[in-house]
Amino acid sequence: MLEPDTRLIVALDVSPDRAVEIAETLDGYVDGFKVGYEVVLAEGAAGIERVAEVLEESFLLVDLKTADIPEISRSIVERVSEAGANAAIVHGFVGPDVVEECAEVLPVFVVATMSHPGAREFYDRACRDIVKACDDIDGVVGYVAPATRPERVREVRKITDKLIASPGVGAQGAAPGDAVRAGADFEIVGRAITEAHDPVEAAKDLTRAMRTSRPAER
Ligand code: NUP
Repeated sequence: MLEPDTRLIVALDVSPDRAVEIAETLDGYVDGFKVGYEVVLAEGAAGIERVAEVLEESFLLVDLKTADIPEISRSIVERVSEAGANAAIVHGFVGPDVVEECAEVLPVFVVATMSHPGAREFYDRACRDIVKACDDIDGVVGYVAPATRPERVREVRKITDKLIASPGVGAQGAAPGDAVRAGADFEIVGRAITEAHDPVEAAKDLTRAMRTSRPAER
């Protein structure tokens, strides 16, 4: 289900109606879709359900960057799971106890560090330790590491054989394929697709660019 093929995950940070429309059109053309607060704050768990219902081939990753105490984090991921998500994104900096609780419920991608410039201040320093602390947890299927800083993707890849999903392509400045070349399995792309004149063409162009990227040796 979470196997990389096109290597593209589309971030649907749009209204639930638009998310459903794009998901329906691109189902099967991309490996997965990601929904987060835009959809959930508009319609609650029903927004996740609506996107999950139209997907037949691609997976659905829910990105609430869960970062609460273990019990609350678990119940958030339980709701996300009931709504039809195939995997959830959980922050790594909160510690392995939180990650473990969540990963008992649903496959989890752990944020190792983030793609924005400010992540250099604090998050980058914890990146290696987060991956080391989470890598033996059953149910942790992968990590989120930034396409904007491929050296961080390489750092994570050195420590783990699990999946790496990298946001930051397009709107945040990374070029398509950079993260895959550094060892990522997926690139997460939002605005470069959702704000394109023709999202289907934009997604297809990106998958082509990613296919020609040589995956790093594992
Ligand atoms: O470090 C991260 N950076 C990031 O942009 C971790 C994330 N989960 N994301 C998400 O990826 C962000 O919330 C958004 O949904 C997507 C990137 O969107 P865009 O910059 O391609 O529009």
